[in-house]
Amino acid sequence: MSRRKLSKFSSRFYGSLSAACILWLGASTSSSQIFLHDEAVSGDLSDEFDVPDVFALPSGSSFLRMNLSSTDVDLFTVLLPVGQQLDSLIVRDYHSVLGNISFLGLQVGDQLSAPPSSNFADPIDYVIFGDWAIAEDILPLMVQTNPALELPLTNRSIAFWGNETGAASSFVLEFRTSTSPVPEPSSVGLLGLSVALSIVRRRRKG
Ligand SMILES: [Ca+2]
Ligand SMILES: [Ca+2]
Repeated sequence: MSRRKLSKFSSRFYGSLSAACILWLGASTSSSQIFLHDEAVSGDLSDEFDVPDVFALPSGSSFLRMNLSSTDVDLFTVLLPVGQQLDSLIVRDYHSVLGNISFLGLQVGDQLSAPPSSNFADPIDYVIFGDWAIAEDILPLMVQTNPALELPLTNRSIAFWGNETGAASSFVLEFRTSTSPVPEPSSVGLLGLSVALSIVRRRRKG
């Protein structure tokens, strides 16, 4: 990454960190929600695949509102803190003309591996969705054909790509994270530790 792009990336990252700390008083069911970004308030998300907006996900629920049109793409990356996992991605709102569908893709990494275009050749996990997805977790649909990705996702950074396939749309995504369970020591590992300790004891006695 060039110094210019690194500077823009850092600027977007630290700006997003500040935004993530803002409590947005929403009109929906909960009294307060953490909005990573609200395009209706804070403007359009990045159109540049190599300089996506970057958001550090807090533990629990956080929200992001996207507005898309046929001339807009929205590119952003979410960062999972160490020890956290992304459990679900729920559509909390969807507004467009009847029957419209939108596109949301993801790739593991800091950014997409290529610019979004009709010639995008790299594998990408995605979902085509509309108002039928309100209150649905779309993460399983996005990764269902990728055997390399198992839910919950524990990858440190995940790049997202929003695109419109027809009329303009607006929707809210809810990211749900939780603490990853600490893996229990395997029986093989415990056996190895036991053997190592007994060797140390024998040497000390000798
Ligand atoms: Ca947008
Ligand atoms: Ca955009």
